[in-house]
Amino acid sequence: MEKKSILSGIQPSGEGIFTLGNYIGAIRNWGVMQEEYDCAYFIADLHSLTVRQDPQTLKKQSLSAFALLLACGIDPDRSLLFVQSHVRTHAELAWILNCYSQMGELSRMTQFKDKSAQHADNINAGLFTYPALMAADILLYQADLVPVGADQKQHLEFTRDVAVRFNNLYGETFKVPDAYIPKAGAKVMSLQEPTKKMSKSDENKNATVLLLDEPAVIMNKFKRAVTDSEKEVVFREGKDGINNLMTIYGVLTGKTNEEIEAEFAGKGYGDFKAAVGECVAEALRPVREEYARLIADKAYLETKIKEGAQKAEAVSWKTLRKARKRVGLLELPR
Ligand code: ATP
Ligand code: LTN
Repeated sequence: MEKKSILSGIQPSGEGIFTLGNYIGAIRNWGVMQEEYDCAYFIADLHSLTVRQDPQTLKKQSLSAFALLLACGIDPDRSLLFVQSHVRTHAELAWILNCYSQMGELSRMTQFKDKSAQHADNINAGLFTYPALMAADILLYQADLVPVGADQKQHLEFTRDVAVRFNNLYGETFKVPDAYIPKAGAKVMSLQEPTKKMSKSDENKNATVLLLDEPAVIMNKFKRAVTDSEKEVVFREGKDGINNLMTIYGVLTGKTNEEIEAEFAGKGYGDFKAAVGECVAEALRPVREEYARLIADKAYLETKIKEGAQKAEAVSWKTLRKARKRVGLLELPR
């Protein structure tokens, strides 16, 4: 039987590139999925432009993000790994899909609402049509499954709606994808405001653990994590801070909530926070070390970036060509 196909993307922007939330909710699973699925992963640099970026920083972080994905176990010889803006088909299909997206549905996207509130001085059209570009990313590769954190579910539903709408108008063109949301850790919360998701754009540096943070920095961030005024390490509604720490610890150690509760029975929050910090620092150690090795080997990175772009172009063009025909765009005579 043919393997199912998976596609996912991640933005290279934001302080320190990737967070522990990105890792637990997304990237950590990407490497594992290579065993079972045909995978395609990319750096969503075009999506990053929806928020103002410093050009030099964006460029540098895109290369770092590529190296970091390799360091997290994505094997470029097994999976398709590329930078979105190197593959022109994405922007082109996004334009076509924009013309099949309705203002009403785009206005309902919570990410658009959140980001417009965060960047009130720059509510640009790209931020609004972001989901159409994301739909293009996915539909170009005829992906079966799209692994994302819970915050992206709405964009996935939008992608499905657009695909179905297009197929109904013109006949089968796009595969209608399913979201693939991890059971545990789909939403890692801020260490400072545990009712908010951990985000790379958080102004409070202590709220977010970065993949390349040094162990001492990680320990310190967990030490300062906001919890509650009780003493017991138990997973219970209302204990957002502790629940979040238990989720992180559970995902990384494979322990259940009951096991964690038993392990820390009679111990205080201080001991628990130190244990979580240590476990995160240890889990990220190999990633940090492999990243340091890769980022020093620019020639290797450039070769893999070029190969990825060429393969992605070839795969995605097949779908774009079909979509262009369907809507009546004249083919370029050979
Ligand atoms: P920002 O917070 O600035 O919006 P981001 O951290 O969400 O950015 P993205 O590139 O938008 O970064 O997300 C990459 C992947 O990481 C997505 O699959 C997303 O669902 C997942 N993700 C992001 N934050 C978290 C989190 N706190 N917990 C779990 N998964 C997350
Ligand atoms: N919007 C996504 C990043 C992204 C993506 C995609 C994820 C852009 N295109 C295609 C999956 C499939 C986010 O994670 N914020």
